[in-house]
Amino acid sequence: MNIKNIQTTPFNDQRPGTSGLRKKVKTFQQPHYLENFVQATFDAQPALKGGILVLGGDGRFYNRTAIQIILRMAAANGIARTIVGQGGILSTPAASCIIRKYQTQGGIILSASHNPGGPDEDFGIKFNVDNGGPAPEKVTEAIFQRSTEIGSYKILEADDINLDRIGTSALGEMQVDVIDSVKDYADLMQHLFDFPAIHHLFNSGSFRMCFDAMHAVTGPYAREIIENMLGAEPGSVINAVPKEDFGGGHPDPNLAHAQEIVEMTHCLDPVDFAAASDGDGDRNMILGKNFFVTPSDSLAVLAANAHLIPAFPSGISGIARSMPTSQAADRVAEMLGIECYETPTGWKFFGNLLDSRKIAICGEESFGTGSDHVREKDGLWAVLFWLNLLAVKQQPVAQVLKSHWKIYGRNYYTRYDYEGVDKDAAEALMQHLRDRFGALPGQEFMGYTIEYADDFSYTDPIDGSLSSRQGIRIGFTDGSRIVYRLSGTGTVGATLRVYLERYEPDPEKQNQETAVVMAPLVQIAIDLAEIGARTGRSAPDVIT
Ligand code: VG1
Ligand code: CO
Repeated sequence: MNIKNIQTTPFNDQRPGTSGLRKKVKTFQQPHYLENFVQATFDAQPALKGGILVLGGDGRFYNRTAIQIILRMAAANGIARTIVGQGGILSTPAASCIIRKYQTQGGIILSASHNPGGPDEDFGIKFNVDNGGPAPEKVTEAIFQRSTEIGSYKILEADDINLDRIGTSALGEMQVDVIDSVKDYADLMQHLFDFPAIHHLFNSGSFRMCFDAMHAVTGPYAREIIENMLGAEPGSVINAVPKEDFGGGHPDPNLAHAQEIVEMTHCLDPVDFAAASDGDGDRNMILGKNFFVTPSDSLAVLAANAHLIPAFPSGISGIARSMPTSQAADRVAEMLGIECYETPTGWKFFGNLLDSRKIAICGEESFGTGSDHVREKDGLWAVLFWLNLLAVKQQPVAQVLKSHWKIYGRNYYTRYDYEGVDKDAAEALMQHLRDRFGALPGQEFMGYTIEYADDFSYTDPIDGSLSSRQGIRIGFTDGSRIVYRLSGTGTVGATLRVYLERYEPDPEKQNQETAVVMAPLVQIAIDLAEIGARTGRSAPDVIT
């Protein structure tokens, strides 16, 4: 066995963001860049030595190369066994499922999620701990610290492993198992949902659906589960073959980027249900006939109806939502008499709450929903949950939402993203808002009176860790909110996200255009933060 000890020097930009380390492919291709981060991860996680590692990614450009490097480094670092998805493919929720099922010491997921892929686009790497979830901040911080002092890394000299053939082989003293990427995940889904009922929905009437895998990782999963196991009409899953560049598109399931299915729900003969997932399979967008379900509403509806699916026969223990997510879920929790936790943005903050069973369902406004079945958000899980509900309720998607709003009220919601903004200007904008905190409460703008203004901080109720500066909240006396955050997943400049919500309890006023309802709050948000003057932008890049 030929283990090399390669000398290296630290890079100063390897601090993981909201979800791992995301950079341009070109950055990762620099000599030692990927290797440094992987060695820092192994060094910070001594339990991996002699243990099992799960490895896979969303299939984007550089996925296969990175996997071969990581395998050789894992072998050199004394990992006993690595489980790899066939072809290097594992969706993020499938990786989480496999870490848990085989009780491994963790996993490495290669993905930049919804960011475009290709030689000039983005790549990413993330470490998940042994509960299957993204590493908590104390672990990512330890990895980062190690990356700043690293002087060498270990790598085995060996040939590439054949990633396409399922089976077991050896790499030095490490066992490599190339496994079916889909099977374990599909088995889990079958236990959570009423597959016969969904099968019946597809085969007993006129119900038609379309799932857009956006040329990303979910294709093989959706084909197997939706078409083969549940019997949806062949062709119900589109763009199902993962491509290294996602077909040149932006694998982001929202109204701006998943236009193919938006049209299929708005045409002359619309499908009853449509959904899409992102690059790594953890996000979802849900559409009905001429109808868009906001992710915040989706979370609330799933929570309110959880007792209708086999996974939650006696309901759920609690709910959590990220801070910018609308308060629709809070209203459900209140009525169910359960707790609703408000966490910072990023799935890693749900881990402790799920592990301690304080919550069973959680979600984010950024098209992420999930439960205690894994420790990642799960796009296909949300789609199957919706299908199970539709099979039980026998109602169109729009009707499900309208009935929900009647009971709980409607939280109109919109998000504005300003991408690629100058970093210093974005920081200054946030500071300008912070400087005004004291003066804002009590002030009135366009009929809205500010009740509070603060910078969100969170103390984890389980381990007591404190995360501060997690986004600026401006709350109004009628329950409306404006939230400002800088993204932690971008690779160019800064992305300013502005999240807005307004509560409407009156059923007579629950069917208005979101853009019309939100217009005054949007104007207040722009004015308060001086967005135009400070960023030079007269309009956002994306509205969701
Ligand atoms: C974004 C979303 C956040 C999500 C994160 C990872 O982060 O806002 O809710 O958890 O992406 O999702 P940010 O810091 O850019 O706002 V994914 O699908 O990229 O793993
Ligand atoms: Co994702």
